[in-house]
Amino acid sequence: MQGLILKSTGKWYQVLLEDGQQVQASIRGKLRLEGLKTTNPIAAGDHVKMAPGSDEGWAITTILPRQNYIVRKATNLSKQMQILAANVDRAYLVVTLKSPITQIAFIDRFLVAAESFRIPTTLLFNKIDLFDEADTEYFEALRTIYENLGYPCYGITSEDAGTIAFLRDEIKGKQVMISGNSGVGKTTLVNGLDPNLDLRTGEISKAHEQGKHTTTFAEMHALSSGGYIIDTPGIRAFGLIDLEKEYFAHYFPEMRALMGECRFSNCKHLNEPHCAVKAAVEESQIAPHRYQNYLQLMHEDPSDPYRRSAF
Ligand SMILES: Nc1nc2c(ncn2[C@@H]2O[C@H](COP(=O)(O)OP(=O)(O)OP(=O)(O)O)[C@@H](O)[C@H]2O)c(=O)[nH]1
Ligand SMILES: [Mg+2]
Ligand SMILES: [Zn+2]
Repeated sequence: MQGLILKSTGKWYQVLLEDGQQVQASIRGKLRLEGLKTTNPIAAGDHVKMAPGSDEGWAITTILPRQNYIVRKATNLSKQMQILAANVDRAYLVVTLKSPITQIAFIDRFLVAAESFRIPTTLLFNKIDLFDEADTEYFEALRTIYENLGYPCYGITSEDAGTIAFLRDEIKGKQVMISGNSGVGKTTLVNGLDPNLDLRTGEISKAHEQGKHTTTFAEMHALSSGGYIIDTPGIRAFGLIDLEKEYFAHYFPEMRALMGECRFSNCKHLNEPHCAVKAAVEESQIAPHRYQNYLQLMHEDPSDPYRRSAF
């Protein structure tokens, strides 16, 4: 019997079986892994083979090959990785320009990570009900920049069903992930897409205007309109996997497009002469903040356990 992992909490896994039954299962024997040092061998979104109940109940015997997966450092100081989600067709990054403020550097960092995992991403600017005129203008400017880079952008109000209805069609037949800082409204959005789910959402604490990490494990939900959505915890301070710096520019689509035009094939687009990327920045063909965030990533110490990260 095959199953789909809905939730991994360490020892136990919530699994949706082919026949529609939901069961709890544990891992039997040693699962073959891809040489990854991870705290959890299986994650939400994994397809697995199951052996039916003995005394100990259902057992997971095999992980089926993954299309992709998202990993993050298990803790700030750890070298171990945690697999957050597997088999993700698209990521939806929920962004709020206020209450709480999502840093634009965070968006770019997320997009770099998503590019490295080869996961297409849509930006959902949530809480537009709180926008004043200046916020709306800022949102439109960001929308133009990111849509030109190939990231669809939408302004939504998670609490207003009409503004999110289009997502049901997008998600139908897919397995998608929803991500973003704590308190941006991810769970509210999932509830809005399928009110039957009735998941717990959190109030934003007034003192810090920060969310309180209401969702603690990545959890996948079957939507009654079709498809699956993985709600991930809002994370502030986990380390990103160690991407090679020389490849960062590949994960900025506007830089990737220019790469063949730099004089040096190994150009890092920092101070090299005849750099097509820097020329594009000077001619405002590349948004200044995107290049700034590229520089920030390039100058970061990868061994610094406290560096900021998207996952
Ligand atoms: N004004 C406004 N508030 C919203 C909107 N969407 C969500 N909220 C509120 O924002 C708060 C946080 O929402 P959650 O859905 O719990 O946020 P989350 O992203 O799941 O947070 P974590 O689980 O901590 O990562 C709640 O008080 C929601 O009512 C919106 O569109 N507009
Ligand atoms: Mg949540
Ligand atoms: Zn260059």
